[in-house]
Amino acid sequence: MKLTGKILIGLLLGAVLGLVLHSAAPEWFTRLDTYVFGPLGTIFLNLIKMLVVPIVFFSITLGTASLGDPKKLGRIGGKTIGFFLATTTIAISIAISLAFLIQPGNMDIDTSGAEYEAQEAPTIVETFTNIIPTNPIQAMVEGNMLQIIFFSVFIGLALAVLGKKTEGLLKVLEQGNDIMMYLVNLIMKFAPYGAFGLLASAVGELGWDGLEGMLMYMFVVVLGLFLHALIAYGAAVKFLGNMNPIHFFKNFFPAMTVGFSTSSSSSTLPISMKTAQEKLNVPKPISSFVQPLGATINMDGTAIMQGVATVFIAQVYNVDLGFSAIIMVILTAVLASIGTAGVPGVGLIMLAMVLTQVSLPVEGIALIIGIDRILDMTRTALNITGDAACAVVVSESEKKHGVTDVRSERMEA
Ligand code: DAS
Repeated sequence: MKLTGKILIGLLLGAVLGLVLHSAAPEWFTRLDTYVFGPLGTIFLNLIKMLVVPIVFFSITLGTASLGDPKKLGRIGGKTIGFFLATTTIAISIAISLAFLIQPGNMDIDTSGAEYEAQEAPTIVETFTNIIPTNPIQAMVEGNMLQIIFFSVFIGLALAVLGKKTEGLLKVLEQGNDIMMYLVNLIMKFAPYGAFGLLASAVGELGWDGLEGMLMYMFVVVLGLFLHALIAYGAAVKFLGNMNPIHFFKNFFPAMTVGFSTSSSSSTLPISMKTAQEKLNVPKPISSFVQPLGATINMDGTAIMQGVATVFIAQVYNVDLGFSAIIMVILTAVLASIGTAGVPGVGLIMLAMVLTQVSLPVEGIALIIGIDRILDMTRTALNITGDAACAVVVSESEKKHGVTDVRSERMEA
């Protein structure tokens, strides 16, 4: 059976077992979560996290080097950022429209005792100025993705300009990348068990009673994610990427199941890049530039959650959001999703920034925090799909400029 099928079975078994244990034998759930579900999920997460920093460094350096001149890099960077901003704005607009239409917050939800300690979120200016690493090795040690990306692009540009002088290092980087891709394959054999543990733990902790109260809110978020994928990504890959949307979603689905399981765009990066390159034929240089950047700054699923959550909380607290407040929510959520790192749960931290911007009670987050771990899985699966859709669109538009894989050029030489 294919790996994707095994991951789906792992997820299904995890969800069912978590729900049953939560209601029928909570003490058994606690024991199993401590000694089975938790460790299975953590082992899988740590194994793929182990590869993220080296893969991002090797692939972006190689990708940038094979793009060659800075002009091409600038052109691709411009198209990438433009796609990210456009789709995130569409995402948040869909989310807010749905939340106003369906009104998930107009139910008798008890807000007493709701308190939430807003965590410090980086401002947008800090996010951009902090991109330049004062110590690239420290950036790698800390896993600061934007700084690693920035440093890798510079090394790649130097390799492109220095050409033959540094082709030995280029060869070493290529071999390093091959090793990483082999290790991704190896680690993915453990994915079904990791997915099982992660979902059993998340669903078992929450239980049906935890889900029931928030079903309407969850429904609006998941509907927004689904519509955005169909409308924005379906249209983008069809009309701009010259690719059949069914082919796109079917072939990227394996990476989506891993994004769902891990709730982390960054951890899923090795698999999402491999899938885009091998299943969607995205040239390695473009995949290596677009997807790591997207995993860090392009979070359409997060923006959708933030849009729905903001309107939901306004409705629960009977706050009337005016037109200007809605524009502010759109702008702040687009910027907040740029500042959201691709790791579990950070979308909620950035939500506090959006709520503060429109003077909504931040403690409203306490109402949705319980189910956020499940919703984080769904929105992360969308986040990485947006990055892949961007890579497909940019590679189609770059075809006339002849962007191919650095290795194929070398083979021809
Ligand atoms: N889980 C984050 C991601 O990796 C996004 C979020 O927390 O909303 O995409």
